[in-house]
Amino acid sequence: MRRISTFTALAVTTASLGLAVIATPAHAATVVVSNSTDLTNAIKNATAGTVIQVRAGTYYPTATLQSTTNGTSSAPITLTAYGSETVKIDGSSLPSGSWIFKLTADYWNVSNLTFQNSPDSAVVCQSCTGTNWSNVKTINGGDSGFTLTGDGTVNNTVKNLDSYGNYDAATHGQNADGVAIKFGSGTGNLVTGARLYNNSDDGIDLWSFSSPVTIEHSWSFGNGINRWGDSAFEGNGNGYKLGGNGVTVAHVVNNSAAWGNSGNGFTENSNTGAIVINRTTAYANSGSGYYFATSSAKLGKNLAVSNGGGSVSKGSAVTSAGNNWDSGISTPSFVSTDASTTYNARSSSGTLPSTTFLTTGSTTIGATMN
Ligand SMILES: [Ca+2]
Ligand SMILES: [Ca+2]
Repeated sequence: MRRISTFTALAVTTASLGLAVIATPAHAATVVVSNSTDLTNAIKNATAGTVIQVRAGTYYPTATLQSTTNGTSSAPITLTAYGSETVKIDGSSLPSGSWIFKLTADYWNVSNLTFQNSPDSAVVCQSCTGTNWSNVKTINGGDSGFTLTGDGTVNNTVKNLDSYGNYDAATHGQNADGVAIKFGSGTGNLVTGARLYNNSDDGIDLWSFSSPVTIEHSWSFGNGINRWGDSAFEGNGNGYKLGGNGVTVAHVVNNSAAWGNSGNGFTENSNTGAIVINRTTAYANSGSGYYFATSSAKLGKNLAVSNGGGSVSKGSAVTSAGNNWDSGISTPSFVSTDASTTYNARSSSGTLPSTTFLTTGSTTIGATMN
């Protein structure tokens, strides 16, 4: 006797009862994976509501992990480590020029994963809406660590990202930023709690992104320094590069710090918009602490100390109030100028490590370093 599948039997039963409902194979809502093939397929096959949990280990995919499938705001697609396990997704086995993970999709939540050793960019989210990235690391890749790009980049949150050691060797370090939000548009994008350091180009770069981006509670340091013995090194090394390519846009940076970068701490990079910079600290950058020559930036309650190019370079359209270079504003002392604790592990909840570095106790000026 011929066996029939459960699916066929259900369909026959449904049809015989005259019901309009067509039986469909059930998808498991939660998929637990423990090897690269299963990880690749889980990402490829995920639909709204799918939860992918990745078991501990280092994964070496041989092709870019990617999806164009949307979750929804009420049923996002989740990609995360299993429990509190440590998961590294390593690009060493990818073809040259590959990214590790590419989403062209909406409503994904990605958390507690490290993307390392990418041949090119580690993570790229293209024209994404409503994605949440939490406690992700993008490290030691061949171009920018974390990228949002494209028109329709809307309401994405990047929380507690570590992005460091990225370097584009073929182009002598001129491109690899910690975070690149470039070549696109869309409102509601937030970077918070980021630690962006020792990248060959900039800490964060908003080149040619024409809608306002908000950055807060972030650290950008040690970028643009030739750590790779590159005799033709071209890294720029701005802590916060807030424009480029002719855009006029009022990006916002609150309560963040830049130190030890080879370029400027915070800069417009030709953006003529009303950039808002509040309660930030620029310390010991090689360029200016704050470089805003052509914009109509609003600089308030910022603290600049020991920057090679001076505290501030500002054009006549800049509004400056309550900063330590403004008349009548004193410069509080730092509790510590030893940055070693800034490299420590994050808290169990993923927040920046506790530090007294560049803290002052002031309630009116400079970053609070948390
Ligand atoms: Ca550059
Ligand atoms: Ca850059």
